[in-house]
Amino acid sequence: MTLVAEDDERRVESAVEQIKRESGGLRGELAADLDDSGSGVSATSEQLLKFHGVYAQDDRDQRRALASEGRDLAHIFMARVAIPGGVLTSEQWLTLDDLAVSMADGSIRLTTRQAVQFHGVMKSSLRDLTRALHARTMTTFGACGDVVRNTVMCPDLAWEAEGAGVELARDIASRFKPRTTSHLEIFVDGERAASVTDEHDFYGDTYLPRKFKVAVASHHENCVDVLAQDLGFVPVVHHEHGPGYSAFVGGGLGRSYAQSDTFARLADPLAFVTTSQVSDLIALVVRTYRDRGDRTNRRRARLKYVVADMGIEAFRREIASSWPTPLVAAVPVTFGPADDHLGWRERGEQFELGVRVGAGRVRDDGRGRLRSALAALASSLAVGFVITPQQDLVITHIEESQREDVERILSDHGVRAAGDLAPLERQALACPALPTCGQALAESERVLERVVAELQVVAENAGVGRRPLQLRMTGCPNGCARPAVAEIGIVGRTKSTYDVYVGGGPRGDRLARLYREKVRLDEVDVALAPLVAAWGRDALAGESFGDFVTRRDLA
Ligand code: SRM
Ligand code: SF4
Repeated sequence: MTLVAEDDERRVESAVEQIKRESGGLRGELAADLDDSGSGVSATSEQLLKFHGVYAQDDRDQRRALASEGRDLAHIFMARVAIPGGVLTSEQWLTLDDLAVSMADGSIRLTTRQAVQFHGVMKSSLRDLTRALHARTMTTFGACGDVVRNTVMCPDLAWEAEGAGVELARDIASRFKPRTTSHLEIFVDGERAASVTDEHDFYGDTYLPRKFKVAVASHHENCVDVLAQDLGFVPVVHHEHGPGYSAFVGGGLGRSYAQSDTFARLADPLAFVTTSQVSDLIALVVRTYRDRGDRTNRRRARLKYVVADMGIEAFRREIASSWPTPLVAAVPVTFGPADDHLGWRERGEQFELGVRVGAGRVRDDGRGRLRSALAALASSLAVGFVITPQQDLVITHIEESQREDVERILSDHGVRAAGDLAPLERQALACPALPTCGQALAESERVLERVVAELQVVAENAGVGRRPLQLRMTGCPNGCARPAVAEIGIVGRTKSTYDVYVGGGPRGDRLARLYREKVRLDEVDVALAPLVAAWGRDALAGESFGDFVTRRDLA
């Protein structure tokens, strides 16, 4: 099928659009593909699998050896579990723990969107894994694909307002989950599922042009990077309409080196809405995106390009024209620096403890046995868990009498307390990259510890080793660990080099700027040393690194 663009140039819709349309409610040949004896799936099924929360990958560490032996790729699958607001019970955590060991690579990978990923899953285990999740009211369905993704929420909201924030995240998840029962049929229980193929009207038979991301920030800090979202909500009080949210639209961080008209973008203020209007606003924006998003070029299909191309005023007018009452202007917000949610915190009669995970990888290894420690806590105490947007974990609902037990269990397993970590390590993020991510150009998670250690030396030498400094690293410019808004963003450029960005900030309201291109990994610290030294020497009292390099125009 061809589409006629406004400039009358005939443009062809992308192949994925046809796959979606002809999939019969995201079914395609998936069931047969999962049943056959091969270790991979067809290219069409790979696309449909994403909607079911599963990515077909291969172990890239093995590629060269297998190719030299003339053998096929080492097919593995990544399964992402959507967890609204990152909130989990201890029973759910124990299920995740069990699945990590029995069906994946032994790790639970916490993501920057408060979800969980299993890596290294074999095709033959996918159905058992999704069934086990379903039994504990968790699902991979809609965690990936061209739909509204897992809603991110500041962990403080899980506690504040008696959990009203979690309810909002869960409502969004349930309203925007695709209606098709194909997931139940193919992955969970084919017998029980009544067949539904007609979709929500805001999705239609081709769903959205691309993914759509929603976040809810807290009113006092921006750990969710609300301006990096397609649609972000910040709690405010309107002088006339009372409590509600300021909505921001059109953020996104991914770029492509191959396509110069792609860029990172911060969201613009859209409107003020009350809590009961949040999901209607999402539906309206999603509908507008469904119709206006680019379905010919997936690299430029996100909502941010619609907003950038139309201009925020025109976009707002379009939304206002379908909103049942006059659209109320967003209440201006000032963000506080992002909280890392680590360490102890009092919550009413109870306590919670934020534990640094390190690139989100919960596992047992030479550095400590975090996975076993968390399993021990989940099985012996009635605690809860909240995954943070910084890939860390908050242990919640701890009684005063249990605090010592919690600390002992963690330290017995070699888990370091947040207070023992330098700020640089506390805040550092990295995406998974190699060996699982098919888009990785360079290492990220596996070299984060080294980069942090080298940069820590630079910071110590400059006398700023104990000052907050935000480092985020990714293996490519897709920006999964949100380096584009970090004080220091290190972004894979080639197999052995990185682009270094500086000048974002802990408030998440400014994009970082390119400082050095194609820097070798072992020279990243050298490249940054002059800036860190200048910060140590010339910064104003309390001035963050990002604010300093921006004020001094050093990037
Ligand atoms: Fe991401 C694609 C991992 C958050 C922008 N992302 C991928 C894939 C699925 C690779 C692929 O397409 O083959 C990665 C899986 C690799 C692996 O082996 O696990 C991947 N993204 C991640 C996670 C796990 C990073 C992490 O360290 O936690 C995060 C999972 C989030 C979740 O639970 O849903 C993750 N990705 C993000 C974010 C940050 C955010 O949403 O807050 C971004 C930047 C914000 C944005 O969307 O602009 C992000 N990921 C991308 C992009 C660029 C999209 C774009 O349109 O610009 C891709 C590439 C794509 O979609 O084709 C991508
Ligand atoms: Fe993969 Fe790039 Fe995302 Fe890292 S930033 S996980 S390398 S897509």
